[in-house]
Amino acid sequence: MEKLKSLFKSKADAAANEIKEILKEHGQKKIGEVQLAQAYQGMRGITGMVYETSLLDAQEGIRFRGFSIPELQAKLPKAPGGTEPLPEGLFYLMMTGELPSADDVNALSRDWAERAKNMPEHVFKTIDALPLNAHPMTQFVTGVMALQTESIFSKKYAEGVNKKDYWSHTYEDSMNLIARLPSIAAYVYRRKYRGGKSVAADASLDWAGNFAHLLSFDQEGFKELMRLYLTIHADHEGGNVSAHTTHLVGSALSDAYLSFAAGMNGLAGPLHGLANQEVIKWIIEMQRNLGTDTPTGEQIAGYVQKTLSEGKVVPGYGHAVLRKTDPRFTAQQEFAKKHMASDKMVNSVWRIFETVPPILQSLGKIKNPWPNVDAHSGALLLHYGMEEYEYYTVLFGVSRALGVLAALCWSRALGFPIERPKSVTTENVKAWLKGEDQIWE
Ligand code: HAX
Repeated sequence: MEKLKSLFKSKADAAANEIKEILKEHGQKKIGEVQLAQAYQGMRGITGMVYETSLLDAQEGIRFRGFSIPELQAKLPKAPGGTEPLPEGLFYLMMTGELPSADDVNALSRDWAERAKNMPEHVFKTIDALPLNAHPMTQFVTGVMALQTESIFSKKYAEGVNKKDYWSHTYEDSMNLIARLPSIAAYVYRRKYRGGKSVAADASLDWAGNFAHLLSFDQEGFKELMRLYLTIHADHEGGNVSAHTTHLVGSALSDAYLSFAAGMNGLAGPLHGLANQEVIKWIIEMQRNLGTDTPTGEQIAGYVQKTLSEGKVVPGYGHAVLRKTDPRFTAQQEFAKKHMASDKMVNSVWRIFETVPPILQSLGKIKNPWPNVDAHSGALLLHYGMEEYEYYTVLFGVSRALGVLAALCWSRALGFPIERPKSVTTENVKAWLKGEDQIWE
């Protein structure tokens, strides 16, 4: 895959020169002000980092290098006979800013299939050391950490590497890690839910198709779902917990394995990626509670009130940045309309979508009452028979690797420094408010 590597390098060099010029002329310009409330309330709305691979608009949703999800669905190459975009194409786009040809995507599929071979045995043995009841995300991250022994960046750094070459070793680590993630993730699934049944990779398949095969879901419909799923979950600009954590840890020159594992520990939180398991758990509990798998809007409304009165969040709804229905939700809804329009769980998801936003809106404090990506994904997986909802965040994690590792390559190629924002204490804030001290910069 020399073409991708050299194209990436030429794009990154051009961008680095441009950034140098921009900073020379405009480096002192202000891009915002920080209010005290923002420092206390999750740094929401502070523009304070550069992350090249995607950009989120609060009203419109995510764009990857300028392309919306429907545009990606139209323009990215597909598997033979398929209609969903191949995630390899999105990775190529995020790395280079250029739409790939079918040949470019095929070359990437073959490259990753090759890099996935000869997985070190100790990775599986390390996962096996965990009890079976360990959460799938814990097992997944443990596998990624065990694979860190293969980091080229770490070896080269220990030998003494010129900082101009960081990007190249980060690129190789990222490509190797992405290539091997489906094996680790599928191993966790088969170990926990399929009695450890072994399945050989099919190197003739694309990355998502082979992942479906390794999970023992060989239906074409599930493969197509995986292609869409692994594309739309890949990136959501830089400030979300998994992307920001990967970026932050990477800024210490921790290699791609260490940085990605750190990001995955953030994805495993229920306000972030774990919400996809929480949604299905919540719907199943609601169905049990109501005694029906076809609840009416009125019944759902009652159950939402019960959830809120117990001081819990309604999973799959709300967002820190988005202020409209997540286009990733809409893309999944379109997929469901095409492939499973009469599925009962899918119909429940749609009825919840009709019912929940006005209730959340009426509370007056929730900034975004609309569904996010996690509100729909579980119902699609359930349709194809993947019932083990505790596993769902691992699928999200495999996809997220594409965005956060492409961004990590960019950060090393642009020579971004260690990230280190300033913090203050409330004592400092109180003294500053009394005019007795300054806010330390
Ligand atoms: N149900 C109930 N209450 C909610 C809510 C929801 N879905 N979303 C927000 N709120 C509450 C908040 O808890 C907060 O309450 P308090 O003031 O009492 O603390 C208030 O509304 C204001 O919150 P906000 O400013 O609108 O939202 P935040 O930016 O603080 O949080 C979250 C954004 C996504 C974390 C939030 O909407 C939430 O908890 N949603 C449910 C969990 C979820 O779906 N997470 C996945 C998000 C997408 C993602 O990252 N996927 O991986």
